[in-house]
Amino acid sequence: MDRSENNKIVEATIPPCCLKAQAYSPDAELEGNCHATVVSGWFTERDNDDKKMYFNNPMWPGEAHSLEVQEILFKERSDYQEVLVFESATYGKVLVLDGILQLTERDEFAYQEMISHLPLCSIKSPKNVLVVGGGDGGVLREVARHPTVENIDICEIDQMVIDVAKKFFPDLAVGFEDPRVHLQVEDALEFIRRVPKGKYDAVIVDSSDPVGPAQELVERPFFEMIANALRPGGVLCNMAESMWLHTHLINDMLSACRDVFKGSVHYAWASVPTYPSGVIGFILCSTEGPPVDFRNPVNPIEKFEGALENQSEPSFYNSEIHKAAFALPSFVKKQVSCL
Ligand code: SPD
Repeated sequence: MDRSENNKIVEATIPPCCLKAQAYSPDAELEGNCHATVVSGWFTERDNDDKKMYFNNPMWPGEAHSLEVQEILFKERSDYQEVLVFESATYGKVLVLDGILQLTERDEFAYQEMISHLPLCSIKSPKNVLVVGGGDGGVLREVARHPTVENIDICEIDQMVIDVAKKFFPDLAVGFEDPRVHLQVEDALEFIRRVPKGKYDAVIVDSSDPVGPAQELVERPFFEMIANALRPGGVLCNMAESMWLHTHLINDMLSACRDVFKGSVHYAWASVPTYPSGVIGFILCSTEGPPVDFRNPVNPIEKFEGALENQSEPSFYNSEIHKAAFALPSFVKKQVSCL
């Protein structure tokens, strides 16, 4: 076999994405790594399916955000997904599930505070709260700021996410230490099916993106079960992606929610620099019953400040941000028909 023939064989066996990656950075180890999320010291969100093209995620095709990696701290496959933790150069430790960034130490508070306080500050004296997903504990930490809350149930499917959070993200996993928290490791649909009608004042769905284990959490049967689990005038806050990237998905979720929830349905958003497009949205719904005006917090967070020992103030959320979160750009009003 001569050299040119040999070269031809090598080119035929390396997939085109690897060749493209080699052109970027001819690292010795690259051939074996180019289908990973960490290449040449940089993490880039990508689809976890190795057959897909380099750095292309169907949730945000044609774009990718990267973070410089200092050290990979954990990488294992659970029964549900690949779990990765790394130390980044500029955002602290980062949690990644199935190739998609879930949180960074530097900006996690914006998401956890908004998804928790938007619903809980919209109703008077929430007592019973369910968190779906949220295995890192950050939402629990925020819900626990509310002194009226007596019971916090959490249903997370993946024990490995909880274990990893306790080991690498103690500032989030501290949420599990609150005595009001009751953890169930299970598929959320199975859990919610058993919940007595009207049990919760608020349900918060802190899921990963709707590919893989979280797919069912944006569909109508799931919303119907949540509506059943809420008391009259109870509230749901559901992670609802980016208005820059996912107006179709947002439209679908909103129209399913409008059919199911007979109270009010709104969309709100917040800035989170490490999520795709730098923003993330939330769908807020209430069931039929005492009306809920999400845009005006009747249970302002400021009145709890200093109420619980050892608690710092929220870093992102306040009543002004709450009201502002419901102001939508004109293109979103046009594209999201049912707002
Ligand atoms: N595109 C990523 C959306 C991630 C939403 N869940 C984050 C979990 C943080 N508790």
